[in-house]
Amino acid sequence: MVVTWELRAAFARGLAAMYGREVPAYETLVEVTRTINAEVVGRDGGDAERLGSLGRVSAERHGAIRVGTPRELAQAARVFAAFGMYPVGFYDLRDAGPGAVPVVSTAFRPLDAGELARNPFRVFTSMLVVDDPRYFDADTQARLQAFLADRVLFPPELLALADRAAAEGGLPERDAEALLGRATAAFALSSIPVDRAWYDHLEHISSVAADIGGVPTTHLNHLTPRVLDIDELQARMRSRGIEMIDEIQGPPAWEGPDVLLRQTSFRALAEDRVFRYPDGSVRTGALRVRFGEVEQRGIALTPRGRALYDRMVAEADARGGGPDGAREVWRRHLPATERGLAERGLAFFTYRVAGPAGAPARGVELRELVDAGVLVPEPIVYEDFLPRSAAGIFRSNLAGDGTREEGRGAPEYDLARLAGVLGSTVHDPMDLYAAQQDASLRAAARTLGVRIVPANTLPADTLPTAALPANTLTTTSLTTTSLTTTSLTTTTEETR
Ligand code: OOG
Ligand code: NI
Repeated sequence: MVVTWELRAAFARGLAAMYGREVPAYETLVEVTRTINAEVVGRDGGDAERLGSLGRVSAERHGAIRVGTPRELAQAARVFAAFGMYPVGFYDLRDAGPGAVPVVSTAFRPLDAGELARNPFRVFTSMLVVDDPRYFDADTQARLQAFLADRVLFPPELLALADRAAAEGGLPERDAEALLGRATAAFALSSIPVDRAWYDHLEHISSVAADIGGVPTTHLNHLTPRVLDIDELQARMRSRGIEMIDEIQGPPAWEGPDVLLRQTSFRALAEDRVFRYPDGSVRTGALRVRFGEVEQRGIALTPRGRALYDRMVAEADARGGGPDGAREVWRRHLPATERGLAERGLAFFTYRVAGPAGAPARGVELRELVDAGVLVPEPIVYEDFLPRSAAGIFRSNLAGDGTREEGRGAPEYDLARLAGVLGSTVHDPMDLYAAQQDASLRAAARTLGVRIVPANTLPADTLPTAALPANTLTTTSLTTTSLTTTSLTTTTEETR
């Protein structure tokens, strides 16, 4: 039996081998990433592995795919379930900044820490919003629907194998090979001729729409390795003459803890594609849709931390000054240490028991246990994506701005509607991180034989708290609250 995580690791390796053959520049990116990761571990030792062992980080990839319809998305979900990858998070990229693209997205990934540690492969998956009249007029919608209804991205044999693997937690060796072969092939670049006129019609509206609805199959759009020093990577790729996007997406480089996610990409490369022209002739042309991306992951932020992040981004935008300006904003508002993030309830941590608790009274405050060195906070790595960064990555790889007519009612999508499309739960990333943190605190409480009270979180920062999430839970019961959901009304005077 090849079990789920082994299937997932093999799937990631299979896609990487295929993508490396299709896009040789990907191999360069992986090679530079590997070199930098080894250097960072050599330089920083154990600190470099705080957010994931070198083993995990070296194997870590995310892919990106794009599908056209709810039916295709639901089928993709069945394929990913075979590999223990489930939908997490909802991203609406139609409104994620200028030049927005007509898709809504989720990410398929392992859910629990054990599975993530074995292999964290995830796939950012976008679905075209065909019924958004700002992009597609009635005629185009009808043609898109007909075109998409006609194609088969995931053949029945693949779906049958995938369903079995999901139900049985793996497959016998021969079936596993068949599943891997078929699943990988479903994401290969196709050589079936592309209808040039139809592709051009959609490309005028949005190159992403053309990449999804203008071709008869889907394909991996990129495969992204994880690097431990993205600034160094950006510089080194440039020195090799590879054109990178102008700015690293996400948080600026700064001396404090890495939070969330930083990403950069090299520009989409011209690839040979076969076209059928209106006169019936079939000729080779070129498209630029697939690119290389790399990312650096940081600590997962709590809802409170995320609200602060969004405010800092807005402040940096208003202030201008690019990454230097953003760095100033960061220095002003974000604690410069992990400890500071934990104390202010801004980031998620697990807590390792490092010593015996003193004689417990009725409850011991988490902060006291941390101060006494009894509990050691360890950061939880961010496993998800950022809508603004995703839009930035999309945008910088588009052929043109496209067209969008404002003033027409847009169909609304959210996590619940996406769950309806998939017929299954779409997990909220925050719930997963909070559950992990709570579980570690419960385990610590059992080990120490004390009740841990996660009270007295310091104010988030010097920004007015009005814009931060309202305090939803003030109970100090460990099972229902976490360090992140304690009272926001606590003031500095009240804390020791
Ligand atoms: C997805 C773009 C977003 C990320 O990592 O945020 C993305 C796509 O191009 O299909 O990959
Ligand atoms: Ni990506």
